[in-house]
Amino acid sequence: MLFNTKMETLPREEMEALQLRRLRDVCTRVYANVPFYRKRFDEVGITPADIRSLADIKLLPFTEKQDLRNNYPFGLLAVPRDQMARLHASSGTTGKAVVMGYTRRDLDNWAELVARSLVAAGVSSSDMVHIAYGYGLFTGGLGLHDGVERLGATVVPASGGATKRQAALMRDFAATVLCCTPSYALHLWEAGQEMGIDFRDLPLRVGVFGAEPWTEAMRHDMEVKMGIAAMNIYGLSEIMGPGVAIECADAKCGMHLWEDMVYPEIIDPVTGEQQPAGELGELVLTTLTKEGVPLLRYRTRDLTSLDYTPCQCGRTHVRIARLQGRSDDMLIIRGVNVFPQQIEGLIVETPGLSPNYQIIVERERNLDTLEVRVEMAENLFADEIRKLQSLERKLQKSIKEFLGVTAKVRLMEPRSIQRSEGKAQRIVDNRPKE
Ligand code: DLL
Repeated sequence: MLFNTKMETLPREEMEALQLRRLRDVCTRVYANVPFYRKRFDEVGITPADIRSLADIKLLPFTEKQDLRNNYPFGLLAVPRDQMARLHASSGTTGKAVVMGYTRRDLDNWAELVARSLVAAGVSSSDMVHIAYGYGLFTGGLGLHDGVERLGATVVPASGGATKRQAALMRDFAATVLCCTPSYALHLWEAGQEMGIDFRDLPLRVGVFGAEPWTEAMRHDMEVKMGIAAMNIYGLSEIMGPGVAIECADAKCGMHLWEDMVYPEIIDPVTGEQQPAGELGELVLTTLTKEGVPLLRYRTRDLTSLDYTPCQCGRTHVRIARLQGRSDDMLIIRGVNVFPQQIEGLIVETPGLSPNYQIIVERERNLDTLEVRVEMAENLFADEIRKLQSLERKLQKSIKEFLGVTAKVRLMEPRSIQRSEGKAQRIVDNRPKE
């Protein structure tokens, strides 16, 4: 099933012609209307007329999150303020928020991409879709919401919080699709268990999970626990929100990125050089149709690779691999690069542990220390200290073996690590900032 058959199966040649037309158009618009971009073009000595092929995108300057912050709140608007139909903002853990403005047409395009994404994930107009992404300035709730309405399915705008009540509503309304972060899905599932609601007994069949990193191992765990197909959805506020890319139910192998509206590149995060398809690097995105705040070559900091090989689902849009982390999430522990997802993978593979964890980094006498706090599985009868210690040692050993770092592993009581209603906070880095 496809939502927009013509666009989703556009042959590569036509896609590239469309992308070039739109790229030239967005360059013209930002050059004319956004002083920040006009200055950037002038600095590198180009005008929109210099973009003659898609390869010329390399001539354009990058845009970084700091540029959005420096222009807070409306400095990058490319249309008059009164044409903004809606604003969203990402809170950002550090510094100023990033504000995004959408025109009526931007909201329309966004709903279309989310509808396409839902259909790709196996959702149809007869589904009952429970949305537990936060509503508000965060793009998750309202973004999914508009897409579900565009698709014509039934939407339950639950938002985050009141977790037990939500589990009861999922049962009572017979939800067939759950949209939320993977960590909140687990939290909902736990709340259900406590109330005697087993997700496997509900008609629930699809999870649309994203907004935070998660692993293949976590997917498997959730699919078994919940009796669903757990699908990965990607997006970011700066570009739009959820629905920039999604896995298709047919292949479940990489996320189709909607290339008619967003142009992807992979670069080496250090040199900024474009990388060939298949290489791991930083995802850089250019909005091709956005009117409110168009962005050229936005550096997402997300690490992935591009796959242009044909997909069995028939969609021609490129696929991005499951995110390998963010270049700014990488922990350097005594010189060794560690991504939190690598630790998550090892936790999920260790029987007796639950996928609720937190990574604490400290600096003691100039040395970095890594502590992994992880909850025991509910069904583990941890009456014997010896058993616990051997489980701790087991995880510690695999972290040492696979990642090359020494970690202190601390087993925690089930449900003792704080649950989040949105994105889980997996890393607590207490090292002094340089
Ligand atoms: O998280 C938009 C979204 C909402 C996506 C709901 C999917 C579902 P931001 O708050 O701006 O927007 O955060 C964007 O979250 O750059 C990634 O680092 C991370 N992220 C988003 N989706 C995934 C995913 C929304 N599927 C940032 N896997 C992005 C891993 C993800 N990381």
